[in-house]
Amino acid sequence: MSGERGPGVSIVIPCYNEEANLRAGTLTHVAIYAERADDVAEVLVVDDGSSDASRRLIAALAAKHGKLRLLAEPHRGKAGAVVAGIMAARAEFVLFTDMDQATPIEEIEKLRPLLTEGYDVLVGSRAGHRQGAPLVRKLMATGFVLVRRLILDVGDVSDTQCGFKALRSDLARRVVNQLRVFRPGVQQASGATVTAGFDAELLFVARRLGARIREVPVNWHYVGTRRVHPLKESWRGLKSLVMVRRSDMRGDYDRPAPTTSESDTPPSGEPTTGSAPRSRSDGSRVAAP
Ligand SMILES: Nc1nc2c(ncn2[C@@H]2O[C@H](COP(=O)(O)OP(=O)(O)O)[C@@H](O)[C@H]2O)c(=O)[nH]1
Ligand SMILES: [Mg+2]
Repeated sequence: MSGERGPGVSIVIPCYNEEANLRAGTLTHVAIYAERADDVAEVLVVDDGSSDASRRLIAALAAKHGKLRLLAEPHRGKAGAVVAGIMAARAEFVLFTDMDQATPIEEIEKLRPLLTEGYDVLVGSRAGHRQGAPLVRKLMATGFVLVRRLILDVGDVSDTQCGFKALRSDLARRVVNQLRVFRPGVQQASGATVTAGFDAELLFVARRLGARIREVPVNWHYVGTRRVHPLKESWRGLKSLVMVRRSDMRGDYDRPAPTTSESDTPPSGEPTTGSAPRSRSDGSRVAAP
């Protein structure tokens, strides 16, 4: 059995219209892996309103596999789904990964030895290898990294966007409560949105909170998606990076998080509906860059 003495891990998988991957058995594979791994406490699949058969398929699998749980959430996009998973996680660490298993769950084995070494955040990294990805996607990814570096300092992390990260759960919840652009509970989205700036804000805030962060090279293979438009997502991602930088310059991260009652406007960071100037909870107005 794997992970007999290690800290427990809750695996979180955001899901939006993943019928094809579900039918191909990606989640079954994770569920079987989880059953065999003593340290995996649970697999939380956060579905935020899929319009296909995803929810039904997940529920059917959850009935068969004890560690698998479906969290049904209102639609907020990937960031909101991951946040819901972090809030619900019961184990000491929370690992989030994608339904297409572009990084196979077995790669947890590369993180496992580090979980006992005092790290708070382990960041799966493709280390420049994007096996099977079309050239244009590789170029876009390189461009995103270069621009991201200019906008936001996240320390030594080179690949902020790989969907495979483990965080100490209590730290993850503190981080989530300090997010400004991807504030929990208020994200509204229509259609699939991977909210590309989320991981960067997460790492940015974790670092400010003094987290020990380490990047770990993991295997990753390209899995095409037609649900998410890469160009649109990269653009949205860059816009939200600028929002994080602005929030930082305004000192927002030094202040306690606004209470939920103040959060009745959509976050300024991730414009999912148009790019008109929006009101912020602090009364100032920002235009999307
Ligand atoms: N809950 C939720 N998950 C999403 C949404 N959009 C994407 N995802 C999930 O995020 C993960 C990554 O999506 P994917 O299409 O593989 O994006 P890519 O790898 O960045 O091209 C998958 O597990 C998706 O189901 C969304 O709007 N809501
Ligand atoms: Mg993918």
